[in-house]
Amino acid sequence: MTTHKQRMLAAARGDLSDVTPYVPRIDLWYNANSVNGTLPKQHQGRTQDEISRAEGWALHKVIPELLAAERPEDNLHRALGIYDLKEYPFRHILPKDIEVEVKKKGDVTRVVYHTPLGTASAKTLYDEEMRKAGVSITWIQERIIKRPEDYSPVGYIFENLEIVPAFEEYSKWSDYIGKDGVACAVANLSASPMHHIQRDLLAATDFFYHYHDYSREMRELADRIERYFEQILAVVAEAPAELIVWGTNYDDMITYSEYFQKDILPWLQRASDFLGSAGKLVVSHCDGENLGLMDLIRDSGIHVAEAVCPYPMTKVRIEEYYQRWGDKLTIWGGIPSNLLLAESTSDQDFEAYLDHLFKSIGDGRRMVFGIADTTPPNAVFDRLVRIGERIEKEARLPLAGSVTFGVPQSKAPKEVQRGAERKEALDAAFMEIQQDVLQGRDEDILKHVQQLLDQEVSAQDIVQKGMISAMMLISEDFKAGTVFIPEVLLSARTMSRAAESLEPYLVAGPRTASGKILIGTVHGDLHDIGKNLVAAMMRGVGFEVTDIGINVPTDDFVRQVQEHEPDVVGISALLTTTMPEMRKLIEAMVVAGIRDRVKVVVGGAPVNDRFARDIGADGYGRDAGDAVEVVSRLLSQKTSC
Ligand code: B12
Repeated sequence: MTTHKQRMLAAARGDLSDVTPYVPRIDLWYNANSVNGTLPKQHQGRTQDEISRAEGWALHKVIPELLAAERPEDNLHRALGIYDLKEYPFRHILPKDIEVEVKKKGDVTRVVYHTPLGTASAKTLYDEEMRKAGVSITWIQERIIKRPEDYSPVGYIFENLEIVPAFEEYSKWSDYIGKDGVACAVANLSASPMHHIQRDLLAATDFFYHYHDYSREMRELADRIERYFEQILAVVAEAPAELIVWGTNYDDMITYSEYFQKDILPWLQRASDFLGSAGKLVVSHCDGENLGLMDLIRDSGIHVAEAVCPYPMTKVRIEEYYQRWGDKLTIWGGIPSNLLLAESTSDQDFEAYLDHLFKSIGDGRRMVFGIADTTPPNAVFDRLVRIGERIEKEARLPLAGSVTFGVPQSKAPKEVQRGAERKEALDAAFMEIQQDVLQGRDEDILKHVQQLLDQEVSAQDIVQKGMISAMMLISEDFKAGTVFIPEVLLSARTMSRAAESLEPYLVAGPRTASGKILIGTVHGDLHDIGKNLVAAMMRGVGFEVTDIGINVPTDDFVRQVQEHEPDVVGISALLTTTMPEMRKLIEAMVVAGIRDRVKVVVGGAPVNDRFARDIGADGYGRDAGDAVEVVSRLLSQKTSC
């Protein structure tokens, strides 16, 4: 009988086996339900792997179990993005002249590195709530790079870091998996040195600021990390593993195409070529929005794109993935996790998606079925079982379908000359200011603002005609997908700095757009990139914004609303499991008697207009540009009634 391992390897190589492999990832679901005592009856007392084996599913072994270190020191260096875990066929040796100091306080661990080039430190958090939610990774509360001075000591660590093979440990783990799956050896969760800096070393939003402000320091650090990456390549090429994990977590917003092409693609190509010629296949975890990266990922040389999460959770449909990638690389995933949720997908729609899936993948080679990114805690377990049953019956290879490869369908938005025509209509005197905002030139704008003030132009005019108009252009272009996160952040920062300098000249009343916004991410949710972007954009157009951070408990959120008395409360959630927190929060605001005093807008990838209305919010913002529009509209309603 063909084993799961044989099927998976055949699919990874582009060969036909007997049936398409089914490899559902269930870690998040398992962790949450076992902690909460809610595993299905028949599986109580079982480990995650025992459940998969009992159901006849292949074991999903791609992402390392970051919390399952044998010794606490094995993931002590999490803030450096380095781990000594069973899934890695090598171990790290820190240089002897670095003193590592560890301080634990409650759920927070602080690690301080004293190097000959200075000291750097970081804090990680793992608390009861995270445990209950099944979160499989600690949260880096304070990143190792916060200020430009941190680049040097961190560079020293990487330049002097040694790695040694640990093939025996890896083989032990691989033997345990045996024929029930493929033990993907983890080489690197980052795809390139710059991606490593982005993923692990800086806070998500800071990365974009530093990429602009400290590009020299960043490039130098990336160069110093190269040596570490080269060592990894050399060791894993010799490892007794068939599939090697290289690179995780791309997203066309965060690793936008221009940056991906410059700072990620070359290393993905290098790793794929090198490991490919050593007889290995490279697996990359492509769980984000891939629309703007479709061609780049296809041309990266990777052999398997894992955790591919299609429409309706993202913009690219499964058939398009297959048409654009299926002749070059294997697609692992294909079943978006929201299909497993009763509240977002009916049984009928769930079945219809599977019908469609089986028809969209040609003869079925180069496909490994999986849940992308992972099974949510509140998934309908029977649906996981049902997928397996249908695959067994209906995904016998070869399938009858045919596919025309290389057909591009949905298009990533084209680069356009930002605001080119609209610029002409603007008064020339304000053009320079507008360009400063558009280009994020936060030094120049102060000079240009002063020149206009010297010519006795009013501060209001400078703000309205120069600055706000620019921010509106940025906001429209961001909505249209023609500018990306860094540009928005830099423009918003330029705008804020200039507005601050104008404050003394702005007589009476709020300086630009008027209104106070309080924004935060709900309890249990650690995603902050989108929320930060919304906050920056709001600040940019002149709102007074209080950002109360991430993972904010409901009581705390309500208390802060009482304290700050905002006009609008913005709530962000990125996980289907934390969406209900939004409803709770609105209800708590009603109980506290403050709901009528504020407008509430919600946002985040899984949220939509209908959900917003359902939970009693006043508005929903699809993206940062939309958020500005919605908030402005709500505020004008508020003042007119
Ligand atoms: C980056 C990322 C992470 C990073 C977060 C880093 C950070 N500092 O934020 C890390 C690696 C830490 C992470 C962790 C996890 N993640 Co995550 N992550 C993502 C990813 C790839 C991108 C999110 C992002 O930043 N997008 C870019 C920003 C700009 O877009 P945005 O957040 O949608 O925000 C825009 C709009 O939504 C809107 N908006 C957002 N907030 C607000 C608020 C208001 C008021 C308004 C009006 C508008 C608005 O405007 C924003 C700007 O345009 C998504 C994939 C995806 N497709 O979303 C997965 C994703 C969200 N993660 C997911 C999962 C499962 C997890 C984990 C549970 C993984 C795990 N096994 O532990 C953990 C959860 C940790 C926790 N408790 O929160 C799933 C969620 C599935 C689901 N529907 O529940 C996703 C969808 C991946 C997937 N394909 O399945 N993740």
